[in-house]
Amino acid sequence: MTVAWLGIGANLGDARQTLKDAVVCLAQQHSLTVLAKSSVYRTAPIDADGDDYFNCVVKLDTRLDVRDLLALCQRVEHHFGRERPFRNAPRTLDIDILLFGDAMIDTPDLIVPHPRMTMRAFVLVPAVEIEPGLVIPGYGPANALLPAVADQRIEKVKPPCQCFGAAPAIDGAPDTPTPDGPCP
Ligand code: A4P
Ligand code: MG
Repeated sequence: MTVAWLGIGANLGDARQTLKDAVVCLAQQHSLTVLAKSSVYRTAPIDADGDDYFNCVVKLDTRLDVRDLLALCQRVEHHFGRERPFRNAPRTLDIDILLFGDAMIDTPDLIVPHPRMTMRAFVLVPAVEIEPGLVIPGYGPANALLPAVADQRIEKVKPPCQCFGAAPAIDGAPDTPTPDGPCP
């Protein structure tokens, strides 16, 4: 089993709802266990145009190898209508592998740790929320990178999810199911 971290973003359609549905979809996968989910943040687009993004970070435990995890992320993106008309185009859903244990991978189709995660408040802030002492292999403590991204607009829009971790859900209401059939 490997502890992995995913960065999830969306800025097209009902982005905030899609983010929530995507986390539910991931949590339904037998091949992984969601350990923690950050708050949802509204963030200014970085190196991209379009509407504000909604972003969150998920920490999970998985028996998948890293390439199967990437394939799963891409299937979930596709399920939620992801299209790729051009680089950094607005998207219904983006799921990036941020960390995969202490692996350091540099191949044409997969780079881990994600090469831009250290420069982005929309990744660092939610990751440090989940784990203040997080260390990024090859880079060091994540919280030491926060001052350099302090000029990037990021605003918490939803309190931490109670579905994962110690505290039980308050109202017991089920999450909204995905609209177009079961998760992949
Ligand atoms: N790939 C390589 N490494 C990875 C990895 N660690 N995780 C490859 C996932 N994929 C990885 O990805 C393009 C290719 O990257 C894949 O085929 C895979 O083999 P993609 O999902 O099609 O495109 P992408 O995610 O847009 O590409 P990229 O380069 O990761 O974009 P970024 O750098 O993540 O930027 N601003 C805000 N506020 N919030 C955002 O979420 N996102 C981006 C995307 C730009 N600005 C943003 C946000
Ligand atoms: Mg991506």
